[in-house]
Amino acid sequence: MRELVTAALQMGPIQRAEPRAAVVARMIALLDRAAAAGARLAVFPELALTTFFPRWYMADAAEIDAWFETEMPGPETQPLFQRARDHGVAITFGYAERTLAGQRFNTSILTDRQGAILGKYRKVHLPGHADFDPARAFQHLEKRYFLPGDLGFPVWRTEAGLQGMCICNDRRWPETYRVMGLQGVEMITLGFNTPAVNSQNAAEGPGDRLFHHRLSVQAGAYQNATWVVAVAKAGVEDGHPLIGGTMIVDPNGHVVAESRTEADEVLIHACDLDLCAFGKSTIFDFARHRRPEHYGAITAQTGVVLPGAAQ
Ligand code: ING
Repeated sequence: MRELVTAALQMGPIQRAEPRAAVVARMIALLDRAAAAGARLAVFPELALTTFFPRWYMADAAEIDAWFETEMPGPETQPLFQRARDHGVAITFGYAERTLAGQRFNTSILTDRQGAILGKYRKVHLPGHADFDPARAFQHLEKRYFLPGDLGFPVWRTEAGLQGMCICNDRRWPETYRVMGLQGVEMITLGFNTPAVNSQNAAEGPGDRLFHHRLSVQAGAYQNATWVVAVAKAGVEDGHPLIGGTMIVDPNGHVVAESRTEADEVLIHACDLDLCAFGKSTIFDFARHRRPEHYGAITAQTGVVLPGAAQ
């Protein structure tokens, strides 16, 4: 039994005008509740420090950069790292990263229980578009504001076990989980900000959005015999609804905990990382069952190549 008591710390909406200091105070209050419940790992959402700003079209670089962090921890996030250290709780959260070279990424970090950053991940699968799209009910400009991640899908050996990260749209792509599964991952943590309605199809509402969210995360967990902790930023941000659906999924794909609100909410579960072993040594013993000689198209191609198409 290798139990990792894990807190999924869902955050309710962050309005565009809400200052980072107020958001960090909310995160610290959630972290205090997680620590009081005995958590050793606390998982926060994607872009946890700000509103989901990719819904807004911006052209001015200074206006865009105001949403980004140039140091982590920085003055406004240091109190969160300090509290994590005081509690002895590892934390992971997402934020908009601007590098010294001026590159912008949708990033998440993972710390150890002493508040030191031991891993960084940059979102690989960026949904949406790069230019203003008048045909959409609202914008989703992640391809405008972020570069695709350049760090791959690493897995780190933590004191708890083999941990990896991804972010939001990454959870819809099986390759995300499989690259980490091929490193033996035992827990994948991810944050998400998912609009409750499809900006290109009003008929696709919260029910469908929650269905596809659960389908993707449960499949990823089961097919790679890993825990997955998926944490929402939820609720209505300046009139734009985001789904909840924060959940903890075990290595058999079962949802063992799920949020009931679209507000700040704490889920706690004692995740036994040894539960991964059976799936990894039987049905998903990759070494015994996979046939990579037939999988070439997955890395040789980006898009579809129809049968018989001229190369
Ligand atoms: N948000 C959404 C997500 O992948 C989306 C965008 C929703 C894409 C539904 C496709 C379908 O959950 C982010 N931030 O990626």
